[in-house]
Amino acid sequence: MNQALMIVDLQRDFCPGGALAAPRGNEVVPVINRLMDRFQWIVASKDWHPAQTAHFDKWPPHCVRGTAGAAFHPDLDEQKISILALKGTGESDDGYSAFEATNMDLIHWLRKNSVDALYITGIATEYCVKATALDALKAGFGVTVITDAVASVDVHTGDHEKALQEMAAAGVKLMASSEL
Ligand code: VGL
Repeated sequence: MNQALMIVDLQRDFCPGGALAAPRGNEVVPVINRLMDRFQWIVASKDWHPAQTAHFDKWPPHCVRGTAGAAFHPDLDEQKISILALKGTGESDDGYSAFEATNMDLIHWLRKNSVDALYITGIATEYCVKATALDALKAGFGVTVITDAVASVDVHTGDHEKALQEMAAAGVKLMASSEL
């Protein structure tokens, strides 16, 4: 099995102090840094919005391309990242899934590198992590979500657990980083 680690949207705006923060956003960073040593391929996605987008009718403005809020969490070991997938780059798309990246063809890149299993981490469990995991399943990859390496914005209490259950029901494996 050729495995890749995916780090979804580990950006300042999704962490405490940011515009659309996951309360536990900081806690996943050391877990992800440790996991990175175990993988040959590491894909990181970024929400990369224009300043004006219909997406901001639904959400407070966040991750505007080139701004401080769109930068990676300062403690993330960025140099280990193999490839960056930028999404939500248009004026009307939500770009929840990393597979909606517009700067690259993510499925093509993964297949070219013979990746068949994806281990997904990052923010937010119930939006971008879930959308990425479900798209990965549809594309035929084996998908595992690392439960202590994902954080939710939890707009509604229970969203985190509900999202994990939905993913599991669709065929995503759930695993703690200690089980890897
Ligand atoms: C996200 C809400 C809005 C995410 C992005 O990264 O999960 N959530 N935009």
